[in-house]
Amino acid sequence: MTRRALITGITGQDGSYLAEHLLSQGYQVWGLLRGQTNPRTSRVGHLASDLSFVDGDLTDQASLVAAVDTVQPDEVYNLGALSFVPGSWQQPELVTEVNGTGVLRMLEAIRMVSDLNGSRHADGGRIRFYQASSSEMFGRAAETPQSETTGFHPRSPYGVAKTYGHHITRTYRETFGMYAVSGVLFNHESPRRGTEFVTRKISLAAARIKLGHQKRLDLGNLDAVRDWGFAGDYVRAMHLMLQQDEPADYVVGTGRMHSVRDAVRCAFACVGLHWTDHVVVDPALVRPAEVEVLCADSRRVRAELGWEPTVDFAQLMRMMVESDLERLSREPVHGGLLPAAGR
Ligand code: NAP
Ligand code: F7E
Repeated sequence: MTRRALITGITGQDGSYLAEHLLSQGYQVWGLLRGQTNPRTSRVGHLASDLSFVDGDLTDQASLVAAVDTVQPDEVYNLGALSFVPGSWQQPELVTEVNGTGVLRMLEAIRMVSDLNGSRHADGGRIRFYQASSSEMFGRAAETPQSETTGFHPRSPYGVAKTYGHHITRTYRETFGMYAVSGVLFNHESPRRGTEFVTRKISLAAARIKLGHQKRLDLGNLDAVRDWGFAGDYVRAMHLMLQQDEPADYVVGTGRMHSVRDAVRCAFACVGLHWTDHVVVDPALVRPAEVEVLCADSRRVRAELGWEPTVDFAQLMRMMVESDLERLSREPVHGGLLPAAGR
C-alpha cells in the first residue's frame, strides 16, 4: 500500500527537498500550508501536481488534529518553524509558540487522531513522528564536536524553543511508547536557502557583485565556525530515522568546521574576485549572544543508519554561487531576490 507522509514546513528549504525525496521513494506526500491566502509555495511549485495540501498552523491545535485526521499519515515530519535565529529575539513569544509548543500540539494531534480512529494504541497508532531539532540547542557547547550525549546550552529563544521540542518528543516516546524521534541537524544549505542566512547572503552577494549589481557586502562575525552541509543530503537522514526498528535521536552533520571567512573566501573565488575588496564588517550584525563554534560528531548516524553526506563545503558554496549567477542572468535586475537585512 502507498505510504503517506505529512510534512509541516513544506514551503521551506528542507520541506521542498524532503518532498522530492519522499516522492522518489513512492510516498503520497501531503504538505501543511499555513495562511488562509497566498501561502508561499515557490519552493514546491515544480512539484505542485504531485503533492497534496492541507491547511493548518502549528499555533492552532484544532487545525493540526484536522490535518492529521484528513491525511491519515504513516509518517509526520515536523519541519515547520521560525528558523532565523536573530529573528527569535524580535518575536520570542511567537517563536516559543511555533517552535516549542507547536511540537507538543503535533504530538497531541497524532495521539488524538489515533484514539479517534479506535486504534487506542498508547503508541500513537501507526503514525511515526520526526522532529526537526537543531545544533543551536548546543549553543555554548561544553565540548567540540557535539554528539548525542553532549549537554544543551542554548543562546537564543530559537535554541530554547527547539530544546523544549526535543525534550517533549523524547518524553512522548518514553511515556507513550510512540515512534517519535528528533534529528539534531547542523547547518545545511542549498540554492533554496533563505537569503537571510549567511551562506546564501554571501553567494547572492558574490553573484551580484560579479554582475555589477552591488559593490559591498556587510557581514557580522567572520570568525564564527559552523559545520555546513547540503540540505539534499540531510533530508535522506530524516527519512532513514523513521525506517528503523527502534526509535532513536541522531546528530547529523559533516564533521568539518569552516568559518564565515572561509565561506566568503570560497564564494568570491568562485567568481574570480578577492573577498577583501568587497566585504565590510558591520558591528551591528555581530550577535550579542553568539554561538561561536559548532561541529557534529555524527559517528552514530553513519554507523547505524549508513548515512553519508555527498557534497563537501567547497562544492556546496560553488553550487550556491552558480545557481545565483544563473538566476540573476535570467532575471537581470535582482533575480527576484533582494539582499537580506538583519544579523
Ligand atoms: P525554513 O526554510 O525557514 O522553513 C520553515 C518552514 O516553517 C516554512 O515552510 C514555514 O512556512 C513553516 N512555518 C513557519 N511558521 C509556521 C507555523 N506557525 N505553522 C506551520 N508552519 C510554519 O527552514 P528550513 O531551513 O527548511 O528548516 C526546516 C526545519 O529544520 C526548521 O524547523 C528549522 O528550525 C530546522 N533546522 C534547520 C536547519 C538548517 O540549517 N536549515 C538546521 C537544524 C534545524 P511559510 O512558508 O508559510 O513561512
Ligand atoms: O548564521 C554568522 C552568525 O544565520 C551562521 C538556522 O538554519 O542553522 C541556522 O542558524 C553564522 C552565525 O545560521 C552574518 O553570527 C556573520 O554565527 O546562517 P546563520 P545559524 O544562526 O547558525 C541552525 C542549525 C538552525 O537550526 C537555524 O534554524 O554566521 N554571521 N555575519 C552572519 N549570519 C547572518 N545570518 N548574517 C550575517 O551577516
